[in-house]
Amino acid sequence: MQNLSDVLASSSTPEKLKAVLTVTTETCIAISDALKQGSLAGILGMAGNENVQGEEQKKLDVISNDMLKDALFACPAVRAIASEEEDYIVPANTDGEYFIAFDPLDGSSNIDINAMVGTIFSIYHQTGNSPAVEADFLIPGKEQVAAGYVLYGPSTMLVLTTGNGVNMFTYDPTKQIFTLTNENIQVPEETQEFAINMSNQRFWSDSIQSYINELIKGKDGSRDKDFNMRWVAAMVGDVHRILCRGGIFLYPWDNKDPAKPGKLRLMYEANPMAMLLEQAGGKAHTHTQRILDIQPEAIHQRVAVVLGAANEVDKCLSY
Ligand code: FBP
Repeated sequence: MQNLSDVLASSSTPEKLKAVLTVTTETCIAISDALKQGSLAGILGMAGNENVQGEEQKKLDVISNDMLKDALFACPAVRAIASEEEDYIVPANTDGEYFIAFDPLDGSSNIDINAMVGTIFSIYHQTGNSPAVEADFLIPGKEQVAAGYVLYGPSTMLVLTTGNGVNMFTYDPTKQIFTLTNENIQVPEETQEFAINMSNQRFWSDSIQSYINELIKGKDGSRDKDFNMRWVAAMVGDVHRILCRGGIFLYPWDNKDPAKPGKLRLMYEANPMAMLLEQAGGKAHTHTQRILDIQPEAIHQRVAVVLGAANEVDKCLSY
């Protein structure tokens, strides 16, 4: 069976990008080990701080952020990092060639209930003669050279694209390597499964209300088929389900807070997931445009997200 380094070696992935991917995924193995320790290591619960977005940080948010930051800084190919848990971008090596944006622990409200969480990452190639600044990092998602996530579930899985399809790897603890277990993932164009946080319903636009109402009416409505609903409450888990068996995921724009056009962050949630979905034959849009075409204006920018089965995303956007 092939492992991650075999797959990278047989692809045209540049050596320095391989180095960045190796450091990132090896650090995720260490995060996975820390998560398995849970309460035994005294690492659950709140850290007592807020991040730049006003969200309370869990101890494991901070621990996994520090682990990734330290490891990536020690990798000469890394030019700068951006993280959900860092207020600003952090320049690393001026002559490094890669930017990495990451959410060190997506779905962290799941940590305390021992449910799925994951690390999401997005990688860009960018060089310069001086330490990187935020403006260097504001590159549209279509320029990503690699994107993926490590899912910490019953098994630890790596899902990765370097722009040539999507592969899934399962961590083998006996060998301490990621083994290729699903090659060239494809998301079916049609689906009967949707994922959305229904508790926000009253804040949605009329079009999202109408679209979801028709899914709920099922065979008794215009769609003429019944839909099922699933919600992991961690985007990484919901996207993983879609890559495994199809579906549509929505975190739409709502009017809860006019300053926030959606909840999810463009640079380290929407963009990497959009690249994975498109590479797997699916689609990823906001309510107005393809996510990968968005010109970022800030590192922690938020966007509305509709992603998954191509025909179902089109159907949703037609509302
Ligand atoms: P964190 O990165 O802070 O965990 O937030 C992101 C997220 O957990 C997504 O993964 C998920 O889809 C969403 O928030 C769920 O939030 P809510 O429960 O507020 O709908």
